[in-house]
Order: sequence, then C-alpha cells, then structure tokens
Amino acid sequence: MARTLITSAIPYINGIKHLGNLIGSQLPADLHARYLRARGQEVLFLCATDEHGTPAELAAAKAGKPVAEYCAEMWAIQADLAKGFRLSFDHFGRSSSPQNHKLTQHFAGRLADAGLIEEVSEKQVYSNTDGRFLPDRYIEGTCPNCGYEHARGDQCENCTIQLTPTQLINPRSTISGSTDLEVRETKHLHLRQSQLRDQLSAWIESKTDWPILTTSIAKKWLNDGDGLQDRGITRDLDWGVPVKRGDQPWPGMEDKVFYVWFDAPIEYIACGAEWVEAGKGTDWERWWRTDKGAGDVRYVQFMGKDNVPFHTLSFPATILGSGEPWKLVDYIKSFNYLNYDGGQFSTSQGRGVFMDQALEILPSDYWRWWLLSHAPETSDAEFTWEAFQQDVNKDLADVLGNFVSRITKFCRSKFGEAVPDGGTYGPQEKALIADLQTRLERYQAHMDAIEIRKAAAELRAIWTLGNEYLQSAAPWTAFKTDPDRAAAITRLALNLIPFYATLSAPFIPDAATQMHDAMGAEPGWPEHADAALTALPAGHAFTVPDVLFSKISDEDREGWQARFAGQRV
Ligand code: B3M
Ligand code: ZN
Repeated sequence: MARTLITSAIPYINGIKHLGNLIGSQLPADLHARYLRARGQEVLFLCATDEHGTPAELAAAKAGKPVAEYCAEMWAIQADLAKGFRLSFDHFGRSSSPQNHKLTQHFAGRLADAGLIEEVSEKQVYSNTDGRFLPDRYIEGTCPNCGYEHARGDQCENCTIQLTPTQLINPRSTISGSTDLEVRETKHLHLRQSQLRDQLSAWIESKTDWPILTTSIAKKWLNDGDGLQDRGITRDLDWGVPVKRGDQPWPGMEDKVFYVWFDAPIEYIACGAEWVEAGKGTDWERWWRTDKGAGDVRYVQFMGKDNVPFHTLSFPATILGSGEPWKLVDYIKSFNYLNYDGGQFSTSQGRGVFMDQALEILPSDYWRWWLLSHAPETSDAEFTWEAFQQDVNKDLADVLGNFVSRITKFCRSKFGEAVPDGGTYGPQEKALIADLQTRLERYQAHMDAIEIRKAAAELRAIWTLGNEYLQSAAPWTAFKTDPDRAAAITRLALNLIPFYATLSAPFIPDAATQMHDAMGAEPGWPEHADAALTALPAGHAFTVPDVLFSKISDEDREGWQARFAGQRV
C-alpha cells in the first residue's frame, strides 16, 4: 500500500492563528491527508506548535505568564481550534517536547562530529536599556535588502531574506523601543551550511516536479542569495532546547539554547516519536528512517512562502549533514499570502479574522470551502466579505445544498423515504455518467497533483452537473405522466448524494458526514462514476437531512464586516 507522510509548517505558539495562516499550511495539508486516506493510502499527518524562540518569550511576557505555562495553555487552545476546523492530524505535538529536546541535541552532536559546526565569537546586539542581548525578534529595523521598516532580526517578512540583527539599519529594541544599543562579542555555534552547497544544489536540481513557487525561492537563496552562508544556531535565551552535544554538555554553551529554526523542523520527526509515546502509533522510524522501512514513503510538506528557505536549505542541511538515513522531503507545496480586505492579515496588529472568531460565526465547512477554493497558489489571494458571502451562498447553498434538499424532499413527498424502484435509465443518464466520469478523473488528477483551486473548481462542476440534470430531467413534471420515469430519475439523483459526499469530504467533512448519514451510506471512493450510481439500491431507506448550508444574509455580512474592520482587542 502506498504511504504518504504529511507535515504542515508548525504554527508559532504566540497566539491564535488567522485565516491567512490556516490556508497557508494546515488546511491544505489536511485536504491532502483526507484525500489520500479516502483513496486507501496509509497516511501519517503530523503537526505541532512551534514553542521556542523570541516569539514565544515575547508573547508570554505580554500575557504576563511564565513562558512554559503560556505555551501549555496556547497549545491546548490551538489543538482545540484545530479540532474545530476538523484538521485531521494523527498527532499535534509540541516542539518543547522531551522527544524534540533529545533529537535536536542528537542532530547537533552528529553535525559537530561531522565537522559541520563551528564555535564562533560573534558580534551580538546588546541593549543597555534592557540589560540583555537582543536576538531575532527582540530587535527590529529597516531591511538592508528591500527597505521594509519593520524587518525583524532574523528575517524580513516583506522580502523573506534571512537576516542577522547586525544587518538591520536603524535598529531598535522591541522590548523597550530603545536605540541605546551596542555590539558585544559572545560565543555561538554556527552551522557550516556552505560545506553542503554541492549536495543541496544537486538535491534541489533533482526536484523537477516541485511547484514553481517552491523551486524559485529555493534556487534564489541557493544561487544568488546569501541563503547558504553559515548560520548561528544558538541564542542567548532561557527558553528552548539547551545546547548539548548529543547527551554531553557543550563547554561554554551552558547558558544558551538552540535557535528556534534549528529545532522547529526537527520537531516534524520528534512529533512521530510523540505520536508513539501518546499510544497512537507503534513505529515512527518506519516513517522517518530509510534504513528502517521508510524507503517507500512519500513525504510531502506544506508551508507559506516565507518558510521555504528553511525547508529547502537549512533543514535539509541538518539532515544531510547528520550523515544518517533520515527521510528527506519529496515534495514541498508552498503558498503565497492571503490578504484581508485590501490589506494584510496581521497577528501583531490583530487585523483580519482569527480561527476562534471564524468558528464563532460559522461552522468550519464554510471556511474550509472558501479558503481552499481560493488557496493562494499561483499568486496572493484576497479575502473579502462580499466574495465570501457570494461564493458560499452560490456553491454551498444554491448548488450542493439545494440539490440534496430538493431531491430528498421530492422523493419523500412522492415515493416515501426509500429509494424508488421502477423505470429505466436512458440517454440523459448515460450522458450524465459520462460527464461525471470525465470530471471525476480530472478531479482526482488535480487532487493527486495538489492543485487545490483546480480541484475545487472541478468539484463545483461535479455538483453543478447534478443540479443541471435534475433541472432538465424534471422528475416533478415526469411524475404527472410517467411515474416510473420519475422514479428512475429520483433513484439516480439520490445515488449522487453519497457520491458527492465522498468526493467532497476532503473539503467539507462535516457536510459529507451529514450526507452519508442521511442516505445510510458508507464512504467509499468511487472507482468509476457509474459504479457509484448504483450504490443505493431500490428500497434503501434514507432520511431528509437538515439544511446543509444556510445562506449568509446581507445583514450578517454587514455585521461581520463592521465587527472585523478594526483591530482585535
Ligand atoms: N513557526 C513559522 C510560521 O508559522 C514557523 C514554521 C516552522 S516550520 C518548522 O510561519
Ligand atoms: Zn526585506
């Protein structure tokens, strides 16, 4: 049986994620996991919270809580929201887990043994006002590459370049705003990524099937960026994985922790060990070690474009440099940004709709459908309330929901709550099945290729075929002169419901369950459109489901528009 390992970029612990984050990694990863499981594959789908580094420390300080306590609370909140959005992780771990501590220290030890780690006396920015070093997000300034004024000490959000604090122009402390800064020397560990240039380059060149967005970013940093310069992998922070060489102390590094971007991707692997520890699996190495059975695993990662350099250069450098047979990623699906109503979603500015707020106002299927069908694959996309209202009302309520409700109610009133017998299928049904078959194949091809918008468009077209069929076959008219013909049309249309439910489940799992339940049918992927159309035999009982999707009124839309116009408080 084919096996796929799927990871989503692990969300920072520093607060509830917005819908732009969700569609940038976790939601498309879930779509893929659900689809492959439905196609009979063995899937391991892992995600976790990214708990170290300055984002965690700064957020905990703002919340007035010890960082460990803050992280534990936020993990529970994020795990709960993931459930709310029906993200079907096999495990949702934590990068602060003992498993990740151990594995991160293990990798550091292996890299050191391979001569790939150097102790460097480094110039660090020290804040006299704050009485501490200012790594990463503790410092902000103007990007030397693009001029963006809020570049962080580790990366510019605007142009994605990786930075070190001393490169920033007009730097200031994000703790106090102070510009009373000086440069001091302190010892740090550097990963000699440049030693791995040839290996990394050959590996990236071999990935001819990757999306253009992924490859272009990878090659940019590999070839003309400074993405492969040696990078500091330690920080002067309290919270994180203590610097050790395997299980041995590392002299001179006692007060330091590993850089968050060093340990975060290692959590993908550690999460497998956590999955076993939690009693959900038995053998994580079977997924992660090519010498222990993972040779036939396909590994797919999902992430926003700003994460691509770390996944195409830094993390593979860790894996290749270890000299051990860990599974390298096979396919990286990356995303552009989703914007919000004429601007950007922003966690720091509280701009946009956040996961908890979204679920307060509508069930997750509405969001899943809209976000996935507008996934920012080839360019940035934009969320507007008008578009959301229009698409949800049309696709979900008018097309899919209406089809299900119309045919089940019609059948109940004319034939009762069981699939009617009698009549035969004619040219119209033959044509419908042929069209469905063509579109089923295209849908599968897009889902296999993780072309999400195209897959959504195909699914929408499949739903529309049902409506069009019902409209032109008009069983309500046929019933008056030829009840047998009306029975055949009704039987076919009822059979479309479980067929639609199965195909739609990766996008809208709750509605799919509701459809299957109402029809008393089991999910099972249709190998051919016509096989699916005989799933419910004459006499099979069903019930009329509750309204699958209600329409968003203008009043609702205006209320939400007003509620989300300002900042989150
Ligand atoms: N937490 C950044 C982000 O959520 C980071 C991803 C880590 S993936 C190993 O965009
Ligand atoms: Zn920049």
